[in-house]
Amino acid sequence: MKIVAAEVVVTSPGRNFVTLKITTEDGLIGLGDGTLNGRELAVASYLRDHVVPLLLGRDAHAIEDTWQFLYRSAYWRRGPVTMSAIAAVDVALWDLKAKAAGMPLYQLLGGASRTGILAYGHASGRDTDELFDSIRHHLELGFRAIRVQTAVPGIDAVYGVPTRPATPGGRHDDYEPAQRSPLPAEEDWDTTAYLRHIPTVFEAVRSEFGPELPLLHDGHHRMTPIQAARLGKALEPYDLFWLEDCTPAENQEALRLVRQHTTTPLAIGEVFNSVWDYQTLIREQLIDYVRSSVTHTGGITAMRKLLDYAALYQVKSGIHGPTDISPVGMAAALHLDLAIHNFGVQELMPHGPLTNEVFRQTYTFEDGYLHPGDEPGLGVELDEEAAARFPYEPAYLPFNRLKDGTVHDW
Ligand code: KDG
Ligand code: MG
Repeated sequence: MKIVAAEVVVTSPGRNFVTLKITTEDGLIGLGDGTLNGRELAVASYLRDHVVPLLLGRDAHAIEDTWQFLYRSAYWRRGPVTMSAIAAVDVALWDLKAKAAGMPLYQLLGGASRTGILAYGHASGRDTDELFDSIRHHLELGFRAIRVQTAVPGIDAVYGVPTRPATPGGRHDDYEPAQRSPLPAEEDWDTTAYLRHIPTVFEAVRSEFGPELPLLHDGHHRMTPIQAARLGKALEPYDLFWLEDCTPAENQEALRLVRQHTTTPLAIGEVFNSVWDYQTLIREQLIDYVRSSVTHTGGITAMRKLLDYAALYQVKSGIHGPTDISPVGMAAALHLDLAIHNFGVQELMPHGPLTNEVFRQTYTFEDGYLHPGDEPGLGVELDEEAAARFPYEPAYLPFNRLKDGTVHDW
Protein backbone atom coordinates (compact mmCIF):
# COMPACT_ATOMS: atom_id res chain seq x y z
CA MET A 1 0.00 0.00 0.00
CA LYS A 2 2.46 2.59 -1.27
CA ILE A 3 1.93 6.27 -0.36
CA VAL A 4 1.79 8.38 -3.55
CA ALA A 5 0.62 11.73 -2.18
CA ALA A 6 0.39 13.59 1.13
CA GLU A 7 -1.24 17.02 1.32
CA VAL A 8 -1.77 19.42 4.18
CA VAL A 9 -5.15 21.14 4.17
CA VAL A 10 -5.54 24.23 6.37
CA THR A 11 -9.12 25.41 6.60
CA SER A 12 -11.14 27.66 8.88
CA PRO A 13 -14.85 26.74 8.88
CA GLY A 14 -15.66 28.71 12.03
CA ARG A 15 -12.21 27.96 13.50
CA ASN A 16 -8.82 26.78 12.15
CA PHE A 17 -8.01 23.12 11.46
CA VAL A 18 -4.93 21.37 10.02
CA THR A 19 -5.64 18.07 8.23
CA LEU A 20 -3.21 15.67 6.58
CA LYS A 21 -4.58 13.74 3.61
CA ILE A 22 -2.55 10.70 2.53
CA THR A 23 -3.31 8.92 -0.76
CA THR A 24 -2.10 5.41 -1.64
CA GLU A 25 -1.32 4.01 -5.08
CA ASP A 26 -4.65 2.16 -5.14
CA GLY A 27 -6.54 5.42 -4.48
CA LEU A 28 -7.39 5.01 -0.78
CA ILE A 29 -7.46 8.21 1.25
CA GLY A 30 -6.48 8.49 4.93
CA LEU A 31 -7.07 11.57 7.09
CA GLY A 32 -5.19 12.77 10.19
CA ASP A 33 -5.75 15.79 12.45
CA GLY A 34 -2.76 18.05 13.27
CA THR A 35 -4.62 21.04 14.73
CA LEU A 36 -2.73 22.90 17.48
CA ASN A 37 -4.91 25.75 18.69
CA GLY A 38 -3.30 29.16 18.09
CA ARG A 39 -0.13 27.59 16.54
CA GLU A 40 -1.73 25.84 13.54
CA LEU A 41 0.71 26.99 10.87
CA ALA A 42 3.73 25.65 12.79
CA VAL A 43 2.33 22.11 12.47
CA ALA A 44 1.32 22.73 8.83
CA SER A 45 4.90 23.75 8.01
CA TYR A 46 6.42 20.86 10.01
CA LEU A 47 4.29 18.49 7.96
CA ARG A 48 4.65 20.15 4.53
CA ASP A 49 8.32 21.05 4.75
CA HIS A 50 9.75 18.18 6.78
CA VAL A 51 7.42 15.16 6.89
CA VAL A 52 5.57 14.90 3.57
CA PRO A 53 8.81 14.31 1.59
CA LEU A 54 9.62 11.40 3.94
CA LEU A 55 6.23 9.75 3.43
CA LEU A 56 6.19 9.50 -0.36
CA GLY A 57 6.93 5.94 -1.48
CA ARG A 58 6.61 4.44 2.04
CA ASP A 59 4.35 1.48 2.82
CA ALA A 60 1.20 2.88 4.48
CA HIS A 61 0.76 -0.41 6.35
CA ALA A 62 4.00 0.10 8.34
CA ILE A 63 2.43 2.21 11.09
CA GLU A 64 4.71 1.37 14.03
CA ASP A 65 7.83 1.69 11.88
CA THR A 66 6.69 5.06 10.47
CA TRP A 67 5.92 6.32 14.00
CA GLN A 68 9.35 5.30 15.33
CA PHE A 69 11.06 6.70 12.21
CA LEU A 70 9.37 10.12 12.53
CA TYR A 71 9.96 10.26 16.31
CA ARG A 72 13.58 9.08 16.40
CA SER A 73 14.93 10.39 13.10
CA ALA A 74 13.89 13.96 13.98
CA TYR A 75 16.44 13.71 16.83
CA TRP A 76 14.54 16.59 18.60
CA ARG A 77 11.91 14.66 20.49
CA ARG A 78 8.45 15.45 21.81
CA GLY A 79 6.86 18.91 22.05
CA PRO A 80 3.34 19.77 20.86
CA VAL A 81 4.30 20.70 17.28
CA THR A 82 6.27 17.51 16.60
CA MET A 83 3.79 15.25 18.36
CA SER A 84 0.77 16.81 16.58
CA ALA A 85 2.52 16.32 13.23
CA ILE A 86 3.34 12.68 14.08
CA ALA A 87 -0.28 12.23 15.23
CA ALA A 88 -1.60 13.52 11.89
CA VAL A 89 0.48 10.92 10.02
CA ASP A 90 -0.32 8.11 12.47
CA VAL A 91 -4.09 8.65 12.43
CA ALA A 92 -4.13 8.92 8.61
CA LEU A 93 -2.27 5.59 8.42
CA TRP A 94 -4.72 3.90 10.82
CA ASP A 95 -7.61 5.31 8.73
CA LEU A 96 -6.00 3.78 5.62
CA LYS A 97 -5.31 0.41 7.25
CA ALA A 98 -8.91 0.15 8.47
CA LYS A 99 -10.26 1.17 5.05
CA ALA A 100 -8.03 -1.43 3.39
CA ALA A 101 -9.38 -4.03 5.85
CA GLY A 102 -12.97 -2.86 5.20
CA MET A 103 -13.52 -2.38 8.94
CA PRO A 104 -14.20 0.49 11.33
CA LEU A 105 -10.93 1.35 13.08
CA TYR A 106 -12.08 0.14 16.51
CA GLN A 107 -12.17 -3.43 15.14
CA LEU A 108 -8.43 -3.25 14.42
CA LEU A 109 -7.82 -1.99 17.97
CA GLY A 110 -9.35 -5.14 19.46
CA GLY A 111 -13.06 -4.59 18.85
CA ALA A 112 -15.69 -2.86 20.97
CA SER A 113 -15.40 -3.19 24.76
CA ARG A 114 -18.69 -1.33 25.29
CA THR A 115 -21.82 -0.36 23.37
CA GLY A 116 -21.48 3.41 23.78
CA ILE A 117 -19.05 6.08 24.96
CA LEU A 118 -20.17 8.18 27.94
CA ALA A 119 -19.68 11.85 27.00
CA TYR A 120 -19.63 14.96 29.16
CA GLY A 121 -20.81 18.35 27.96
CA HIS A 122 -19.90 21.89 29.05
CA ALA A 123 -22.43 23.87 31.10
CA SER A 124 -21.57 27.41 32.10
CA GLY A 125 -23.15 30.64 33.26
CA ARG A 126 -22.38 34.15 34.38
CA ASP A 127 -24.62 33.57 37.42
CA THR A 128 -26.60 30.74 39.05
CA ASP A 129 -29.70 31.25 36.88
CA GLU A 130 -27.69 31.07 33.66
CA LEU A 131 -25.73 28.07 34.96
CA PHE A 132 -28.88 26.14 35.96
CA ASP A 133 -30.43 26.95 32.56
CA SER A 134 -27.28 25.64 30.86
CA ILE A 135 -27.27 22.42 32.92
CA ARG A 136 -30.96 21.84 32.10
CA HIS A 137 -30.22 22.46 28.40
CA HIS A 138 -27.42 19.85 28.49
CA LEU A 139 -29.70 17.36 30.26
CA GLU A 140 -32.31 17.93 27.54
CA LEU A 141 -29.64 17.23 24.91
CA GLY A 142 -29.13 13.86 26.61
CA PHE A 143 -25.85 14.44 28.50
CA ARG A 144 -25.42 12.18 31.54
CA ALA A 145 -22.26 13.91 32.81
CA ILE A 146 -21.75 17.68 32.91
CA ARG A 147 -18.79 20.00 33.38
CA VAL A 148 -19.63 23.10 35.43
CA GLN A 149 -17.78 26.41 34.92
CA THR A 150 -18.98 29.78 36.21
CA ALA A 151 -18.01 33.41 36.36
CA VAL A 152 -16.32 34.55 39.57
CA PRO A 153 -17.33 37.83 41.25
CA GLY A 154 -14.58 40.41 40.71
CA ILE A 155 -13.11 38.74 37.59
CA ASP A 156 -14.18 40.01 34.15
CA ALA A 157 -13.50 36.95 31.98
CA VAL A 158 -13.15 33.38 33.22
CA TYR A 159 -12.11 30.31 31.19
CA GLY A 160 -15.13 28.31 30.03
CA VAL A 161 -17.67 31.12 30.52
CA PRO A 162 -18.44 33.22 27.44
CA THR A 163 -19.06 36.90 27.97
CA ARG A 164 -21.13 36.76 24.77
CA PRO A 165 -22.33 33.87 22.53
CA ALA A 166 -19.59 32.46 20.24
CA THR A 167 -21.90 32.60 17.20
CA PRO A 168 -24.47 35.30 16.36
CA GLY A 169 -27.76 34.17 17.85
CA GLY A 170 -26.02 31.28 19.66
CA ARG A 171 -26.57 30.29 23.27
CA HIS A 172 -24.68 32.03 26.07
CA ASP A 173 -23.00 28.73 27.03
CA ASP A 174 -21.66 28.25 23.51
CA TYR A 175 -17.95 28.80 24.32
CA GLU A 176 -14.96 28.99 21.94
CA PRO A 177 -11.71 30.07 23.62
CA ALA A 178 -9.68 30.89 20.47
CA GLN A 179 -10.47 34.34 19.17
CA ARG A 180 -9.87 35.50 15.62
CA SER A 181 -7.68 38.51 16.19
CA PRO A 182 -4.14 39.64 15.33
CA LEU A 183 -3.19 39.63 19.05
CA PRO A 184 -4.20 37.41 21.99
CA ALA A 185 -6.96 38.81 24.20
CA GLU A 186 -5.91 39.75 27.73
CA GLU A 187 -8.06 38.37 30.57
CA ASP A 188 -7.82 38.93 34.34
CA TRP A 189 -7.44 36.43 37.17
CA ASP A 190 -7.60 36.20 40.98
CA THR A 191 -7.14 32.72 42.51
CA THR A 192 -8.30 33.80 45.98
CA ALA A 193 -11.66 35.02 44.63
CA TYR A 194 -11.99 31.79 42.62
CA LEU A 195 -11.28 29.55 45.63
CA ARG A 196 -13.88 31.43 47.70
CA HIS A 197 -16.56 31.17 45.04
CA ILE A 198 -16.38 27.71 43.42
CA PRO A 199 -17.48 25.56 46.43
CA THR A 200 -20.62 27.73 46.77
CA VAL A 201 -21.43 27.03 43.10
CA PHE A 202 -21.18 23.25 43.56
CA GLU A 203 -23.26 23.43 46.72
CA ALA A 204 -26.02 25.22 44.77
CA VAL A 205 -25.79 22.79 41.82
CA ARG A 206 -26.00 19.71 44.08
CA SER A 207 -29.00 21.07 45.97
CA GLU A 208 -30.81 21.85 42.68
CA PHE A 209 -29.89 18.74 40.65
CA GLY A 210 -29.42 16.11 43.38
CA PRO A 211 -26.56 13.79 44.30
CA GLU A 212 -26.46 11.51 41.25
CA LEU A 213 -25.53 13.66 38.24
CA PRO A 214 -21.79 13.25 37.51
CA LEU A 215 -20.25 16.75 37.73
CA LEU A 216 -16.81 17.79 36.48
CA HIS A 217 -14.79 20.99 36.84
CA ASP A 218 -11.72 22.38 35.03
CA GLY A 219 -9.25 24.44 37.11
CA HIS A 220 -7.32 25.20 33.88
CA HIS A 221 -3.80 25.13 35.42
CA ARG A 222 -4.31 28.17 37.67
CA MET A 223 -3.57 26.98 41.21
CA THR A 224 -0.44 26.28 43.22
CA PRO A 225 -0.29 22.77 44.73
CA ILE A 226 -1.51 23.95 48.14
CA GLN A 227 -4.35 25.98 46.59
CA ALA A 228 -5.34 22.93 44.52
CA ALA A 229 -5.28 20.76 47.65
CA ARG A 230 -7.57 23.21 49.40
CA LEU A 231 -10.04 23.28 46.50
CA GLY A 232 -10.08 19.48 46.20
CA LYS A 233 -10.86 19.21 49.90
CA ALA A 234 -13.56 21.92 49.77
CA LEU A 235 -15.27 20.12 46.87
CA GLU A 236 -15.33 16.67 48.53
CA PRO A 237 -18.93 17.06 49.87
CA TYR A 238 -20.14 17.62 46.27
CA ASP A 239 -18.69 14.32 44.98
CA LEU A 240 -17.08 15.46 41.72
CA PHE A 241 -16.42 13.00 38.90
CA TRP A 242 -13.12 14.88 38.52
CA LEU A 243 -11.23 18.09 39.14
CA GLU A 244 -9.19 18.79 36.00
CA ASP A 245 -5.82 20.53 35.57
CA CYS A 246 -5.72 21.80 39.13
CA THR A 247 -2.03 22.82 38.79
CA PRO A 248 0.23 23.49 35.81
CA ALA A 249 1.60 19.96 35.67
CA GLU A 250 5.04 20.37 34.15
CA ASN A 251 6.14 19.50 37.66
CA GLN A 252 4.56 16.08 38.10
CA GLU A 253 5.63 15.97 41.75
CA ALA A 254 3.28 18.85 42.61
CA LEU A 255 0.44 16.35 42.37
CA ARG A 256 1.85 14.39 45.32
CA LEU A 257 1.00 17.27 47.61
CA VAL A 258 -2.51 17.65 46.17
CA ARG A 259 -3.13 13.91 46.45
CA GLN A 260 -2.11 13.80 50.13
CA HIS A 261 -4.89 16.22 51.01
CA THR A 262 -7.92 15.27 48.95
CA THR A 263 -9.95 12.32 47.68
CA THR A 264 -11.51 14.42 44.88
CA PRO A 265 -10.54 12.49 41.69
CA LEU A 266 -7.92 14.28 39.59
CA ALA A 267 -7.65 14.51 35.79
CA ILE A 268 -4.70 16.01 33.99
CA GLY A 269 -2.82 16.14 30.70
CA GLU A 270 -4.57 18.01 27.88
CA VAL A 271 -1.35 19.98 27.29
CA PHE A 272 0.89 16.89 27.60
CA ASN A 273 2.16 15.19 24.48
CA SER A 274 3.99 12.03 25.56
CA VAL A 275 3.74 9.08 27.93
CA TRP A 276 6.86 10.51 29.61
CA ASP A 277 4.81 13.49 30.84
CA TYR A 278 2.76 10.99 32.87
CA GLN A 279 5.49 8.66 34.08
CA THR A 280 5.43 9.73 37.76
CA LEU A 281 1.74 10.62 37.77
CA ILE A 282 0.65 7.16 36.67
CA ARG A 283 3.27 5.02 38.41
CA GLU A 284 2.59 6.72 41.76
CA GLN A 285 -1.18 6.84 41.14
CA LEU A 286 -1.26 10.61 41.63
CA ILE A 287 -4.07 11.04 39.08
CA ASP A 288 -7.26 9.19 38.14
CA TYR A 289 -7.80 10.25 34.51
CA VAL A 290 -5.52 10.84 31.51
CA ARG A 291 -6.66 13.94 29.58
CA SER A 292 -4.41 13.73 26.51
CA SER A 293 -5.86 14.04 23.03
CA VAL A 294 -4.98 11.66 20.21
CA THR A 295 -4.16 14.77 18.14
CA HIS A 296 -1.49 16.21 20.46
CA THR A 297 0.00 12.99 21.77
CA GLY A 298 1.39 11.25 18.71
CA GLY A 299 -1.79 9.59 17.44
CA ILE A 300 -3.47 6.24 18.07
CA THR A 301 -0.16 4.34 18.31
CA ALA A 302 1.18 6.44 21.19
CA MET A 303 -2.18 6.91 22.96
CA ARG A 304 -2.84 3.17 22.98
CA LYS A 305 0.50 2.60 24.74
CA LEU A 306 -0.15 5.47 27.19
CA LEU A 307 -3.61 4.15 28.08
CA ASP A 308 -2.37 0.55 28.41
CA TYR A 309 0.32 1.83 30.82
CA ALA A 310 -2.36 3.76 32.75
CA ALA A 311 -4.54 0.61 32.93
CA LEU A 312 -1.85 -1.17 34.97
CA TYR A 313 -2.46 1.42 37.72
CA GLN A 314 -6.28 1.66 37.41
CA VAL A 315 -5.97 5.10 35.83
CA LYS A 316 -8.71 5.69 33.24
CA SER A 317 -9.13 7.67 30.03
CA GLY A 318 -10.77 11.08 29.75
CA ILE A 319 -9.72 12.03 26.23
CA HIS A 320 -9.63 15.75 25.44
CA GLY A 321 -12.42 16.70 23.02
CA PRO A 322 -12.77 20.48 22.66
CA THR A 323 -13.70 22.15 19.35
CA ASP A 324 -9.99 22.58 18.56
CA ILE A 325 -9.75 18.83 17.99
CA SER A 326 -11.14 18.42 14.44
CA PRO A 327 -13.84 15.85 13.65
CA VAL A 328 -10.97 13.66 12.36
CA GLY A 329 -9.19 13.81 15.74
CA MET A 330 -12.51 13.31 17.52
CA ALA A 331 -13.34 10.20 15.45
CA ALA A 332 -9.88 8.76 16.24
CA ALA A 333 -10.58 9.31 19.95
CA LEU A 334 -13.96 7.58 19.70
CA HIS A 335 -12.54 4.44 18.06
CA LEU A 336 -9.96 4.23 20.85
CA ASP A 337 -12.58 4.92 23.56
CA LEU A 338 -14.70 2.07 22.27
CA ALA A 339 -11.84 -0.43 22.18
CA ILE A 340 -9.83 0.14 25.38
CA HIS A 341 -10.74 -1.51 28.67
CA ASN A 342 -9.88 1.43 30.98
CA PHE A 343 -12.30 3.93 29.42
CA GLY A 344 -13.49 6.67 31.79
CA VAL A 345 -15.35 9.42 29.94
CA GLN A 346 -15.04 11.39 26.68
CA GLU A 347 -15.29 15.18 26.44
CA LEU A 348 -17.74 16.43 23.80
CA MET A 349 -17.84 20.05 22.71
CA PRO A 350 -19.91 19.79 19.53
CA HIS A 351 -18.59 21.43 16.35
CA GLY A 352 -20.60 24.10 14.55
CA PRO A 353 -22.46 23.66 11.23
CA LEU A 354 -19.62 25.13 9.10
CA THR A 355 -17.13 22.62 10.52
CA ASN A 356 -19.60 19.80 9.93
CA GLU A 357 -20.02 20.93 6.32
CA VAL A 358 -16.27 20.52 5.69
CA PHE A 359 -15.82 17.31 7.73
CA ARG A 360 -18.63 14.79 7.07
CA GLN A 361 -18.83 12.46 10.04
CA THR A 362 -20.57 9.22 10.87
CA TYR A 363 -20.24 9.44 14.65
CA THR A 364 -23.42 9.79 16.65
CA PHE A 365 -24.48 11.14 20.05
CA GLU A 366 -27.60 9.56 21.50
CA ASP A 367 -28.92 9.45 25.02
CA GLY A 368 -25.61 10.62 26.47
CA TYR A 369 -23.44 8.15 24.56
CA LEU A 370 -21.20 8.62 21.52
CA HIS A 371 -20.44 5.97 18.90
CA PRO A 372 -17.94 6.26 16.01
CA GLY A 373 -20.17 4.40 13.52
CA ASP A 374 -19.31 1.37 11.40
CA GLU A 375 -17.96 2.83 8.16
CA PRO A 376 -14.55 1.43 7.17
CA GLY A 377 -11.73 3.58 8.63
CA LEU A 378 -12.40 6.57 10.88
CA GLY A 379 -15.75 7.42 9.27
CA VAL A 380 -14.88 11.02 8.39
CA GLU A 381 -14.64 12.54 4.90
CA LEU A 382 -13.07 15.87 4.03
CA ASP A 383 -14.98 18.01 1.52
CA GLU A 384 -12.04 19.83 -0.04
CA GLU A 385 -14.20 22.21 -2.08
CA ALA A 386 -15.99 23.31 1.07
CA ALA A 387 -12.64 23.54 2.92
CA ALA A 388 -11.27 25.88 0.24
CA ARG A 389 -14.11 28.32 0.89
CA PHE A 390 -12.79 28.91 4.44
CA PRO A 391 -9.17 30.11 4.32
CA TYR A 392 -7.01 30.26 7.47
CA GLU A 393 -7.61 33.24 9.76
CA PRO A 394 -5.14 34.15 12.52
CA ALA A 395 -6.58 33.27 15.93
CA TYR A 396 -5.10 33.19 19.43
CA LEU A 397 -6.02 31.78 22.80
CA PRO A 398 -6.37 34.46 25.49
CA PHE A 399 -3.81 34.95 28.27
CA ASN A 400 -4.15 36.08 31.90
CA ARG A 401 -2.74 38.95 33.94
CA LEU A 402 -3.16 39.39 37.69
CA LYS A 403 -4.35 42.72 39.08
CA ASP A 404 -0.73 43.96 39.42
CA GLY A 405 0.00 43.14 35.78
CA THR A 406 1.86 39.83 36.29
CA VAL A 407 1.26 37.27 33.54
CA HIS A 408 -0.53 34.20 34.99
CA ASP A 409 -1.33 30.73 33.62
CA TRP A 410 -4.44 30.78 31.44
O1 KDG B 1 -7.06 25.05 23.05
C1 KDG B 1 -7.34 25.13 24.40
C2 KDG B 1 -8.53 24.28 24.73
O2 KDG B 1 -8.40 23.03 24.13
C3 KDG B 1 -8.72 24.10 26.20
O3 KDG B 1 -8.79 25.35 26.82
C4 KDG B 1 -9.98 23.30 26.44
O4 KDG B 1 -9.43 23.06 28.76
C5 KDG B 1 -10.05 22.70 27.80
C6 KDG B 1 -10.96 21.54 27.95
O5 KDG B 1 -10.93 20.95 29.02
O6 KDG B 1 -11.68 21.24 27.01
MG1 MG C 1 -9.30 21.43 30.19
